[in-house]
Amino acid sequence: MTTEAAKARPAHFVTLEGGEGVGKSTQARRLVERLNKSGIAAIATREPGGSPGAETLRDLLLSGKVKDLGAKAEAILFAAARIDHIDRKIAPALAAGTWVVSDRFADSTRAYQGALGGLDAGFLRALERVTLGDLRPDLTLILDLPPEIGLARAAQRRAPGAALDRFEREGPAFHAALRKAYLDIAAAEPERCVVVDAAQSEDEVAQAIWDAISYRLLGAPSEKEHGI
Ligand code: Z5A
Repeated sequence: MTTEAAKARPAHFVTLEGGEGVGKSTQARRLVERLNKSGIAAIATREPGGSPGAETLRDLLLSGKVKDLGAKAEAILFAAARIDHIDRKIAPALAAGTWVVSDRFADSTRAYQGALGGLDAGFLRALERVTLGDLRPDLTLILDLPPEIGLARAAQRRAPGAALDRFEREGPAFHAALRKAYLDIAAAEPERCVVVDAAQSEDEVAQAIWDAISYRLLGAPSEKEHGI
């Protein structure tokens, strides 16, 4: 696709999801670089956080202090951070024609507080309605990896002596259920979600993501993507 053709397309909202250490931050950065090289304005952001108010809530949420309030309160606090993130960063960027690539978004609440925290679907739908309004990701890339590999990668990256956050402290059963929760989301919404094998090398994962972006959002044919 030519740079001019790329510029003429509407801005898209892309999210990366998955368990601990699957490579979301790495791939969000690489995807934005590749979009920019193709002449498409794009920014990377993350959740919880992405705006000053939401980053303040991030510290609280990852400290574990909110866990005792229960999954419902935790989901509402993640949603509060998301509202600030949408209002101050995501919506203005999309309105200005800039693509937004977010490392985690509302599917994280569905998976962590919903599937693992036991919140019912009706509550989550209502929360999404008030939090997101009409905003939905155009494409969600679910990076899928056996949890033991993801946790080993995350441990390797952690600074020596750094404390585990509230979610890193959970056991293997939690992380296995989390993987299933994400695959269930992908199966329920195949038109929005693409599952990417995150056990591949960084370059291979980046290429699989670019194939999905090209086929789903840029209108390019991709044989690999047809199989998903
Ligand atoms: N949470 C929630 O409960 N509800 C919500 O609504 C939201 C979030 C929005 C945020 O943690 C926590 O909040 C999260 C869910 C919960 N729980 N946890 N845990 P976070 O933002 O601090 O952490 P994270 O989202 O789990 O991401 P992460 O641990 O930073 O991992 P990552 O971004 O997926 O991976 P990475 O940093 O890109 O890569 C990890 C390491 O692996 C790094 O050294 C890379 O160089 C390496 N890497 C990356 N790709 C590869 C490949 N392909 N091969 C080999 N090595 C690789």
